[in-house]
Amino acid sequence: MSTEIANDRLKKRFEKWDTNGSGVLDRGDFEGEAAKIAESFGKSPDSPEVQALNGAFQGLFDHLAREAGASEQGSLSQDQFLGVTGNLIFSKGEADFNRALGPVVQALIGLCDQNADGKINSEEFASWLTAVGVEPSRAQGVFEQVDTNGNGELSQDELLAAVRDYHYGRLDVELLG
Ligand SMILES: [Ca+2]
Ligand SMILES: [Ca+2]
Ligand SMILES: [Ca+2]
Repeated sequence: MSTEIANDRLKKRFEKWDTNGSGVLDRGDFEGEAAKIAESFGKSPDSPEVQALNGAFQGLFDHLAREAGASEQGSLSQDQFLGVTGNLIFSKGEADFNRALGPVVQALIGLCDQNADGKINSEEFASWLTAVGVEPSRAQGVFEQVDTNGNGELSQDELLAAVRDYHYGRLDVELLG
């Protein structure tokens, strides 16, 4: 995949996460994103799953701000965001990526995991995709792509790999909403 497409996907990510449309990313945008996801999953803002998601997004903001050299109360410009996330996805290894994004993916699993077994089955995944705006008819095909070991369940590692694959252009579905 060309750098241009990779950058394009990161720019779209920046625009989605800039929930108040101010042109910079700050802590409040990540609160807004957690609230938006909660709403699309039909969860109340004070439910423990939503609190966990908000906490995970705050941790992600801290990570990005630190890497960009911004203060905790500061903000990231689009250029800073592209630099930091590009580095995280394309230069650092998978372990660093998983450390940064793991808590958010774990919290999303918590929102979808109706039978509370820590994994996402095809039914649970269908509601995940609906919440992030993917056509229901694509759910089964996407599930099979993400379920790389073919055991009929999606683990946190498989879901993290899918988020990473999206930015590498190996998957066309953005699981983070
Ligand atoms: Ca903003
Ligand atoms: Ca489950
Ligand atoms: Ca699996």
